[in-house]
Amino acid sequence: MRTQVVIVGGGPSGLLLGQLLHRAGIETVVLERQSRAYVLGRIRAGVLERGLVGLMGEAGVDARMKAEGFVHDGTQIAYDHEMFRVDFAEHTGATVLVYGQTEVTRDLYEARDATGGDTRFEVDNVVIDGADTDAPYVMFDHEGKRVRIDCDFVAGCDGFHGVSRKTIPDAVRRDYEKVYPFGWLGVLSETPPVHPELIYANSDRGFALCSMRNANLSRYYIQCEMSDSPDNWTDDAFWDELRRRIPQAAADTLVTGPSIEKSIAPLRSYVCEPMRWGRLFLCGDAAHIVPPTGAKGLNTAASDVHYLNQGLRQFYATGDSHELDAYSSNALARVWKTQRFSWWFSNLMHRYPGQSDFDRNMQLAELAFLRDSPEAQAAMAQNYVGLPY
Ligand code: RFL
Ligand code: PHB
Repeated sequence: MRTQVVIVGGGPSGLLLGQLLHRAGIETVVLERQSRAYVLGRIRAGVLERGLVGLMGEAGVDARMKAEGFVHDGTQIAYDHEMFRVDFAEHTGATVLVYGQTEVTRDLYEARDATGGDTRFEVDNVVIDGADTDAPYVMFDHEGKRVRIDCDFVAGCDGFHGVSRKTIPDAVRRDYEKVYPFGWLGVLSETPPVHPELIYANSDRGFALCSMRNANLSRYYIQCEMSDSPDNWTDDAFWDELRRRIPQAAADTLVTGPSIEKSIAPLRSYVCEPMRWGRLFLCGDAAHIVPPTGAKGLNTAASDVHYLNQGLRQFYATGDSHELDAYSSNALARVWKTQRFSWWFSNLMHRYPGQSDFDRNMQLAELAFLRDSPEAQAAMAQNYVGLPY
């Protein structure tokens, strides 16, 4: 069979791209390695930039997001028993939306179903071939058969562990990576959030984050060792440790309950260059990873989708490939800026193994500077609400 664009990966990048292309009359097939229930069961991002919110609108999929998402116009930063606020609206005129990645993905799957989009779940052994020719094709196992789909372009939206990036020959591809010496232990619980805004806390015992999904669903994280396991943490031990890392007033009012999800995420900064090889275009986690501090992963995936959507629309409407040709450099220019912000914020907020007293004081001095400087807060706010596309 044949289609215009094969999208490898049915996570948020692949689905959003599919929906935007559908609005432009461009036909896609989405290939997903997992079942739909598995994809919708993953608890991940929670904070959406205005750019992603705008793209969901362009894709015609923002009704529930608008009704149920929570607008946040600032965030709390805590350290050394202090807490101060960075006001996004005051410094940038913009806000972010708290709406879970799970919900974004569900809305996109429902929209794809409604438009009769072709989605194949539980595909295996995906091979992308001919990407460096004018006639690429993708082969995969599905329902006991080997299937081949010929296409004009392949969008590699298959996350960090997918096959797309590895299709780019080693001689062409350059990887940049930094692995942080800690992870985040995350808990989801059906309890009211401890504060109306997110609290990012740098404490002597390590980083903590108080986040949320809605009025009765909270998401909390604590920095942990990379070798740690969720099985080492009872719910009570988690809540006790969280209380020790957040300001006293928050610890005193924290409502705890049974965890409904508990997992550990490693922290990594990673970029692959280029993001395009012939007719294969990488999008999202397939091309780059950020540590979650600052909530940039899904949002950066969305900016890639924006550039690729523009390029493909231009190509199909006019035959002009200018924007497609600029895809990798346009996407990467923004990727590196969000990498810098996530790296900066991660370095500022975590305790490092073996951190010297001098380095600890540097963090505290920078936090005091951020607390006292409207200009520093403006720079943070600008990055947090999302740099322009
Ligand atoms: P995904 O979501 O990994 O989706 C890729 C999909 O491809 C499938 N796949 C394949 N399909 C076919 N063939 C293959 N060979 C395949 N290999 C893989 C996978 O099954 C999957 O369904 O990548 P995508 O779409 O690029 O989306 C990226 C985001 O998921 C990611 O950046 C964010 O979740 C990162 N992130 C956050 N981002 C934010 O913007 N804001 C946040 O608040 C935020 N919080 C987070 C996060 C990530 C976290 N973890 C778990 C790493 C919090 C955490 C704890
Ligand atoms: C989340 O709610 O999962 C979340 C929020 C902000 C971050 C990272 C994760 O920086």
